[in-house]
Amino acid sequence: MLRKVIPRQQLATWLENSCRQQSTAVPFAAAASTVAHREVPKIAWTQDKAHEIQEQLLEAEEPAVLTGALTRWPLLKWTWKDLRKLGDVVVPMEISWHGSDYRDLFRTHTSMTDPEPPQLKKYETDVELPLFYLLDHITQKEEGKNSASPAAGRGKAVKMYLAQKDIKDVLPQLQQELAPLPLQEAQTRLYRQSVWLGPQGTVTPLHRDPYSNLFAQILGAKRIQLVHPSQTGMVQPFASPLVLRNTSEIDMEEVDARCAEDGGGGDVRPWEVTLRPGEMLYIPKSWWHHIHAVEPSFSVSCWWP
Ligand SMILES: O=C(O)CCC(=O)C(=O)O
Repeated sequence: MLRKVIPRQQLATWLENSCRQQSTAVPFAAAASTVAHREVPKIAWTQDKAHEIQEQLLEAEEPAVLTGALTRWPLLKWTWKDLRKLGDVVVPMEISWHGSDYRDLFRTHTSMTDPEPPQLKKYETDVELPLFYLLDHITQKEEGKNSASPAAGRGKAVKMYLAQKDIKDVLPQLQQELAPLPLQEAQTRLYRQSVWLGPQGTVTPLHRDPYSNLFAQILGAKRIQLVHPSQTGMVQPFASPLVLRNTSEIDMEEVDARCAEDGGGGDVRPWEVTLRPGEMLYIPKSWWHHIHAVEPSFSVSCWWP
């Protein structure tokens, strides 16, 4: 349900006042990751190998990056500038303050290592705004941030994210640009293609979906960590409420920071990849995934049951 429309001239004030206090802008620790990640393998996709690759992926049920699989998508030619052609389209956005995410809708406290007090962690969904607000927000430069760092962009106080919305509902103009899919199985059983468009530093916390996913990176880069379903006990899923049972209480960014401090350790051994434009990541059904945009980013997920 869409419920807020904020005129453009009032946006800056609204964003500022929507948190009870100003941030002291404590940056998230820019710790280099020393967790023993396993690198997600890459497979060069070609039409003549499509069947063989599909068999291999569906049999192994392990993540893999397909390179060369998106060359037939017209969307891959779109630039940030091209997206401005759709600037007047009104879309529902998530807005988060100080690194909050949907888990904060249900939390009464934040974790011990969180630099922000709980009253600053505010999160809104379905705020209806024209796309160019978001594009302006995405292209604003952040001072002193190193995009190679796992914590890149994390310090920015306000983040807008057009996240997990069905592309045919929010940007139907792009629907013709997202085909074909490189796996026949995904093409025939496709349930939904969702848009993820946001600034550097957006984080989708560790969670899992009841769908297989071909996750297409169109613009910018995302660091993705994946955890095998057999490690579900270790990632501490929320026991309640029901809607959070697919989400972990663990903050993967903190896991990285802790491991950097104590020289490794921790039980969860994620797979990892930094996904770049033109690459597509196969995320098998029920695999946990945590996604951090290390650059301004535009991605499309393609789910099938
Ligand atoms: O890109 C993101 O922020 C999250 C994507 C995701 O969780 C998904 O496609 O299932």
